[in-house]
Amino acid sequence: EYQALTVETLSGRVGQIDAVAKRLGGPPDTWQVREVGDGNLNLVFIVEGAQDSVIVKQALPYVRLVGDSWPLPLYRAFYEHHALTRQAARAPGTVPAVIFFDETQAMIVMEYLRPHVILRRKLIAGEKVAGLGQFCGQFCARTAFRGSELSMSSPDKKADVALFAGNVEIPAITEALVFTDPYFAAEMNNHTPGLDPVVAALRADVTLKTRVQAMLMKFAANTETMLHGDLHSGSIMATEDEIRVIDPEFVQYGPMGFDIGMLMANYLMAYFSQPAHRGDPGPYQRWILDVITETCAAFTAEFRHLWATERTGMLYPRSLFEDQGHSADPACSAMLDTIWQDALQFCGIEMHRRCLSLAHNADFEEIADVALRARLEARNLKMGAHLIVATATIASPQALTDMAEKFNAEEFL
Ligand code: SR1
Ligand code: MG
Repeated sequence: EYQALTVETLSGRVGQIDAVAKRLGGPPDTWQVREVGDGNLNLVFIVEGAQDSVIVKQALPYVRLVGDSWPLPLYRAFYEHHALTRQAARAPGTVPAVIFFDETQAMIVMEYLRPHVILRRKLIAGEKVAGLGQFCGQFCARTAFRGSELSMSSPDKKADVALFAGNVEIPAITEALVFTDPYFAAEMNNHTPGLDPVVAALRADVTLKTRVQAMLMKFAANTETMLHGDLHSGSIMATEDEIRVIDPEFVQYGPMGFDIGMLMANYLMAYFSQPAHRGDPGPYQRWILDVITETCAAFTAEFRHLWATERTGMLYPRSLFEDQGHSADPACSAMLDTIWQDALQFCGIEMHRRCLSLAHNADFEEIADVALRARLEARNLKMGAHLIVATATIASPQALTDMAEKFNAEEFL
């Protein structure tokens, strides 16, 4: 029977699991246990033993951020576990190793990444991470490519889509909080006082809302690859030069542009919030824009590399191209164009929801000066809208970062 762990009960219960007890070392009652979960959904414990430390993550039967008035199935841990094993296979070395999984307890015991910290904290603090763009671009490309029909056989892909289709409530959260609530006065919404004129303009824009609904349709109905599903800067841990992706419980099969689009949005929100976090924000803002450029370049280069070297699935078979002496490069370019256009729109939508819907982010939330926060969020909201309605005019990462500089210099309130 499921029982939520506590700091007091964890050692006694987890100490009975051989694989974990051996790894930690020493008697379980000497282990140091801390609950460190600061996310919206789960319990997260750091457990330190005589030899080693581990993370114990346990799903709660409700949304932690809201409380037990919003029940959420425990089975999401099952899907997170399966997502971690697939990410480890498709993008080796990018996710924490799983040590033990208990489906009934909705509990994953995994490698404790140390001294890594959440990337969002680093971005707020103005700290650089060497190789961030390269790592993230490669991660997105490898998981997108190898989780799709470009790499998988038809039966394998269908079996995987069917497996993850059981994760019903989690995508529904994204469908509501990300794609729908920001665009009307939904009950759980909140936004910074002072933003009302910008919010009203956004909600009155029928072209914008029509495009967002089309992207919701794509998110829900297009199962082209396995997504992380929640790839924001709180789902990445880093040191100065080592990076891991965590927390894929929002996994689902969906469109290839979703993860990279969501990630770009989180870089851009870090960018727009910088003037509140440091006296001379320019140099660090430049670094964030360079990370965006490098992420996109690494994604494209890795995707093209995999296309040329690993295309073994059912899509764009070699017998239609290379075997007949034709280049498949135009087909690859067409696919990358679609991913780019989708990513820009998902990016704009994520920029909106983090300021308007239920779950905001610390980059803006920690700005105590409400008037300043509203000014910076307004730039973010306006650029998000532009990404959604003027997608076709943004042809390159350079155009995207130029646009960020333009919006960063404007006043909308
Ligand atoms: C109710 S869950 C709110 C948000 O937290 C997760 O990290 C996802 O981003 C979700 O939208
Ligand atoms: Mg999360």
